[in-house]
Amino acid sequence: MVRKTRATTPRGRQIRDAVAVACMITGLAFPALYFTFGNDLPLVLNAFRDPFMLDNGTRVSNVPEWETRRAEIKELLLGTEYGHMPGRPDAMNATAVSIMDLGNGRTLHVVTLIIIPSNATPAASFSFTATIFVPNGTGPFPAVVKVGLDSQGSQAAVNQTIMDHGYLFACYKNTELDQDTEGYDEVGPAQAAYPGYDWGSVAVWAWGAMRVADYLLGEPWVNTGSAFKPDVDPRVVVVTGHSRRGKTALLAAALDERFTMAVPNGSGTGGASSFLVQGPGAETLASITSPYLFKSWFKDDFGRFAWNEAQLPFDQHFLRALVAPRVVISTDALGDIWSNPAGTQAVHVASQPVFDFLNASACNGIHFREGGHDFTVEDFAVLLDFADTMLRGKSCIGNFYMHPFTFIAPVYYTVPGSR
Ligand code: GTR
Repeated sequence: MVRKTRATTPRGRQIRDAVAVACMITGLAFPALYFTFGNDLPLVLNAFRDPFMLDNGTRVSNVPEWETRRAEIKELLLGTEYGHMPGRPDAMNATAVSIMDLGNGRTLHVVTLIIIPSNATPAASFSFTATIFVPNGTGPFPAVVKVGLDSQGSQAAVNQTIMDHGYLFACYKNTELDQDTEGYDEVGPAQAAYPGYDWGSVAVWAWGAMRVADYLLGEPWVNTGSAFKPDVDPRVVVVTGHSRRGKTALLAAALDERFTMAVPNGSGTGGASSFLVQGPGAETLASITSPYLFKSWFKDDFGRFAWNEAQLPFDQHFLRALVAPRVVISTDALGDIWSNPAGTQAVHVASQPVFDFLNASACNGIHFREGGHDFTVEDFAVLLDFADTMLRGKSCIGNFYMHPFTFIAPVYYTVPGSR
């Protein structure tokens, strides 16, 4: 499928004009929206930076040097965009809330995960809820971890689809770790318990996904007591989420190699899409970091790059590249222009050389469907088919490498060793 970026009708232009002017007046200005009126092509604010360029000015030429660069990229992203997060807590207790027989050999376990940051002060704890849908049969089960315990994306149908495929499905309530506020910030339970860290909400939520992995993978320091003990195949641990939770899922997989696959769905700005390549009508860095909107998702001073994106020392291809040589597939919708699907394609192109360098070319997937901003059963079907193909040796037919937009991404570097 080849698709040009949105064509503009005179009426469409008028509407976008009106919206943009209203945004400007209210202070929620979207420069890319403004300057791309009537343009089919994305606005390109700068070329993508070379992910292989080490801080010392030399270029990665072998895998150990890539590991050095990987650590540099992590620090760059956390130190600039998301904020730093603590390591694992000293202890975590799982306690059972309820068990429900879903029929056909399926069970739903609801558990509370109680986090104890330091054994020295065991009373200082906080907790969050996870729901574990367990399919029929015996483990170890392949698993999907979803950020969020919400009704978004036809949750009931999704639960069935995932269990029909024989996967265990764990969802967790990320907002119990840090509230999802808009236009203001609150110090959430995790931030209060770890005052020395500059993490924004997305980083807190990603840290939560790692704690779910601790529980699912039966890390020896996790105390499950009489609560359910999941039996998960460590080779197939997929982390996914939609929109703000898609940003979270990609960050979690970038940082934690126990996630063998990431599926950011509709993750857009601050997720799998680009700050530098802005499709018409896409969310900008200025908008997302506005104090009226989602400043609290990010490190407090990230908004200094608003209107100044060309100075960013990275774009989201650095985040995506951290998943290599593991598996990633971004799942997006062509009509979800706010999530900048053209920018997601550009980030995919820009990260591909890292996957190629690590002999993992096929691990970098990208899928678009028709429609808008949602997490549909169709998206989950793509997730499952790609996971089955890449991680379970099955060969599913699917459109896993889609580039529907006709423009050239500003990528001027090559795979080390090639010309
Ligand atoms: C939007 C936000 C997006 C996306 C979305 C969501 O308002 O601008 O970046 O995260 O919310 O999470 O639904």
